Amino acid sequence: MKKVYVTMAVDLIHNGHINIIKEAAKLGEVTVGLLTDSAVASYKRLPLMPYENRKLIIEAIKGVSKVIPQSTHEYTDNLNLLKPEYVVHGDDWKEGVQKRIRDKVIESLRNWGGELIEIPYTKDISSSIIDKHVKDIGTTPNMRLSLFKRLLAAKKLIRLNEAHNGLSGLITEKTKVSVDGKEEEFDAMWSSSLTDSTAKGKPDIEAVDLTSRLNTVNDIFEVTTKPMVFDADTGGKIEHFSFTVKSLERLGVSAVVIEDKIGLKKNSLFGNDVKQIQDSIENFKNKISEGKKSQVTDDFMIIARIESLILEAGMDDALLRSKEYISAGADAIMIHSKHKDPDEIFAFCKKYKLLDNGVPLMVVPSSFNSVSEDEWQERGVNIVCYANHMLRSAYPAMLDVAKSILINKRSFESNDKCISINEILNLIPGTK
Ligand code: SPV
Ligand code: MG
Repeated sequence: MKKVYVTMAVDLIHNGHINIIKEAAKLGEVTVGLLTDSAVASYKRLPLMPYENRKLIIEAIKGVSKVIPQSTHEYTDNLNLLKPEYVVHGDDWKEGVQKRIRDKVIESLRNWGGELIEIPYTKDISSSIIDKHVKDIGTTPNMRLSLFKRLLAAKKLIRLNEAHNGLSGLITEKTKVSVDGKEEEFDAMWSSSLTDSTAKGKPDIEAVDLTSRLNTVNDIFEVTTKPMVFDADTGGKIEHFSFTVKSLERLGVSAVVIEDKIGLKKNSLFGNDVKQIQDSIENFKNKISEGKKSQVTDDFMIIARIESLILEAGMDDALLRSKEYISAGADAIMIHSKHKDPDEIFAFCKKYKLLDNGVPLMVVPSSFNSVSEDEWQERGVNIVCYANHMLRSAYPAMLDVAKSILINKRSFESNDKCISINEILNLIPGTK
């Protein structure tokens, strides 16, 4: 029997996939190289089903002899291992993102006289069409909640974007750009205490109560499917935090960030310009462990946010607190700084890497925003959060138009600064 190799990502199986396997089976014994979660996440969104579930499905398809993991988008390693006579693929990869991968496959096959067989692409069906339908149907709290941990396992760097209402949630959900042939999008949403409060015209001092914050989350969840990390400020009293954890989980929030401050909380970006008190290590550890005890699912995460650099308590204090909070059960650490210069955070990252009980590290580069995602990744950061940019960009735009109307006593002059009536009527599907 000749060896035939087919690579697949499938979690939404359709007749196009079956057709490829059928054709491949005519040529010999079919091994499917199933892309791992990380391999898929390196070029498109994480599959709905984890690798093990997808493997069970592919193994049960007639014509498939064996399923092995393919852990990169490129085929080279598996091809060198198997040296198949044939590789079978749909003929839709001659152009676009996958062209480079195709060229490499041809190059590998040449080494042992293998052949690439391309099957005419099955029209009117594709994973992206099904994907769109699935998104239209929506998600469940469980599915959404568990996604964040899977993303962390599958991707080197997670990108969060702030959402403070349904519309900014939709922007975070749907915005995609193509950079160097790769689709880029946000992985998850950040519910910011600063922007949720500011959007309501209230100060960021825990004055917007949890019920109200959860209403915002609910509005966002009504129209999105991506996971969310929730900024719970100090987490309040330990007894209250237990309830907060349960409420967030029930809605489908994936993770909560609590900061180690006590008393009246002010926004961290003020630093010591306002009176802020850091919590004792002991008390904050208790808060973390009580939170961990309260969660219902295994997937929910508690992220401990360290304010030592903000409050100028020093690097050693920040590192000591990292160790202590992780020992209390923190699933990730967020380190914050208000300096424009990233040196302080870089120094922390370097030392943090050496901890023997390290967990994922999150940064919020609002002040120190000159650092690129690639550099964060190199320095060992796992989560980057764009914490306030949707609201910060919306406000000056609105203010500008409001002033223009007052100055001109009509809206004609601000036309070009607004999306057209037609565009807004068509912005949200179902408006017509
Ligand atoms: C928020 O977005 O509310 C935060 C991050 O807590 S920061 O404003 O930088 O403190
Ligand atoms: Mg906040």
